[in-house]
Amino acid sequence: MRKTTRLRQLITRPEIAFLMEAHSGISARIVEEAGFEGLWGSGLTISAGFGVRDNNELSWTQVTDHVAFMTETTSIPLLLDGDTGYGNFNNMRRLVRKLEQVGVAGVTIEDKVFPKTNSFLRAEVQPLADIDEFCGKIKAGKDRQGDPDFVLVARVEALIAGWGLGEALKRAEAHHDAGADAILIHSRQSSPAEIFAFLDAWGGRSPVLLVPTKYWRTPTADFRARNVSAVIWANHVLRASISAMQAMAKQIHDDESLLNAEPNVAALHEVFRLQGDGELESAEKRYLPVRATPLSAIVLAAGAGADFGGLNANVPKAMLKVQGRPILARLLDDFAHFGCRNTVVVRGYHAEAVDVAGARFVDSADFETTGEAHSLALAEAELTAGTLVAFGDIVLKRHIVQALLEEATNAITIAVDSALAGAGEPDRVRGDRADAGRFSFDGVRLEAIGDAVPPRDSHGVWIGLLHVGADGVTWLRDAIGAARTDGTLARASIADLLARVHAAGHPIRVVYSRGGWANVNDLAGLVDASGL
Ligand code: SPV
Ligand code: MG
Repeated sequence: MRKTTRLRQLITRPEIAFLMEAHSGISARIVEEAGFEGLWGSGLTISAGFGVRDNNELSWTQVTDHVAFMTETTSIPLLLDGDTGYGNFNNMRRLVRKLEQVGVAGVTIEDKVFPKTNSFLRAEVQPLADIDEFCGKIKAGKDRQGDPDFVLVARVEALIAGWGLGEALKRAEAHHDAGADAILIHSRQSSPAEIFAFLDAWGGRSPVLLVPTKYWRTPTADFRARNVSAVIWANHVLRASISAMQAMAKQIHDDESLLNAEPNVAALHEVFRLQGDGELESAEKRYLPVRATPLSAIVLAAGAGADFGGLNANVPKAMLKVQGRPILARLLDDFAHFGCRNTVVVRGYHAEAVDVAGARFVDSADFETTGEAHSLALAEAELTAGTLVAFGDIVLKRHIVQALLEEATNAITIAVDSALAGAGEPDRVRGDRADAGRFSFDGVRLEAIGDAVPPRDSHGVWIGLLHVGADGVTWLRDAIGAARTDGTLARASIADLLARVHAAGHPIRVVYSRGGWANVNDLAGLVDASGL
C-alpha cells in the first residue's frame, strides 16, 4: 500500500491513530520499531536538531532534503509539519510536489504568517493569516498533488493566537471548504477544555488531529471518547535524546574516562543495526566478486639478520622500522590490502619482540641452527589454497603483490625481480623466457632456481614472496616431506623446496617485476628500504 493511502486510512478510520515525532533518519527508524503507525516530521525538532530556531531558519529545501532521509529509512507514512507552506500559494504548490517526490505522505500547514514562530512562544507574535489567502494556499496544494491520497492537513492557530473558539470554528470551516483533508486544532493551555469545546462544536465534520504537548495530563481515553482521528506526540523523542546527551557529555567531561559511560550508552552494534548494516552485509555477498579462495599468509620471521650495527640486538630484523613502521607490520598491511585476513608469523630470534596486530604466531625453538624450509614446515598446517608465503624481512611496493595475485593459479607462483638478471644474488631464477617488458610477462614457467642457476644465466631473483594454489599446497607439502625424509629439511631454503617441486615435474609460474622491493637483511638493505 502507498504511504499516502496508509496515512489517509489512519486519519479517516474510526479508531484513533498515534503519530510520533521524529527528526532524523535514525529517530524515524526508532519510532517505527517502537510500533508507531505514523511519523510526525516536526518543524520544531527538525530545526532543533540542526541547532536553529523554529522560525523558518531552515530553508524549505533543507527541510525536504532532510526529510527524504526519514522516509528512506522507514516504511510507515510521514506527515510533515510544513509550517505555513514556506511562502504563498506558489511556494505551497512546489512544496507539495517535492514532498511527493521524497515519499512524504502528507503535509500540515498552519494559518499563520511566514516566517512563523513556534506556537508555544510569545502569544503576542502569532499573527494569523488572512483566511482567503490561506484557503488559496490549501486549494493550490490540493490541485498540485499528483497522488490523490496525499493528505493535506490545515492547522488552525486561532486558539494559540488568543482569538477564541468562534474564530477557530470559522477558520476550520473555511479550511475544510477549501479542500483540507483534516483539521489540526492546536492549543497552548494545560487543560484540554478549549480543545474539547472545539471538538464538541465541530461535531466530526472532518477528521481532527491534536497535539497535546501542553495538556499532556489528559488521558488518551478522553480523546478516544471524542472520536479524535489522530494524536501527535510532537517532540518527545528529541527531548529524550537531549536529556541523554546532556547527561552523557557531562559525565565523560567530568570523569575524563569512558568507564561509567560505556554501560549506559547504546552498544555500537545497535548503531550499526539501526543504520541497516545487516542489509549491506548480505548485499555484499550478493554483488561483490568473491575470491574463489580466501587469501592467507605465512610469514617467515625467525632470523636475527646479519650486520645491523647492533640495531637488532634485542629485536629480529622483521621488527626494524622503515618509515616509522616495523617491516613486518608493513607487510601485513600490504597483504590485508588484498583481502588477507589470516596471517601466521613464524618467530624465532627474540620471539617476544615480534608483536604485530592481527597475526597469529608459531615459534621455532631451534631457529639458530635451522633455515627457511624448517620454519615453513612448522606452519605446514596453515598451508592452504590461497596462501602467500613471504620472508618477514622484505619491504615491497604493493604492485608486486598485485601482479603476483593477478597471475596466481592453482599451482605455485613466484615473484621475481628481473632487474637483477645476471647478478650473483642468492635465489637466482631462470624462466623459460627472460622478462621481455611490461606486457609480455604472462605465462612464464620456472626452469631452475637457486645455486643451479649460474649468475650469467639468471633472469632475475626470487624476492621472497610466492603464492600457493590448491595443487601447489600438495606439491609444497610433498617437497617438505621429501626433505624431511632425506634429512635436508633443517638447512634447506624455500628455493630448495621449489627446486624439488620443479624436479617433480610440477609447473611453477614466474611473475616478473623490476625493482620496487628491498630485502632488509643488513644495514644496506635497511637503507634501500627507506627509499621505497
Ligand atoms: C512542531 O512539532 O513543530 C509543531 C507542534 O508544530 S508545536 O511545536 O506544538 O507547534
Ligand atoms: Mg511546527
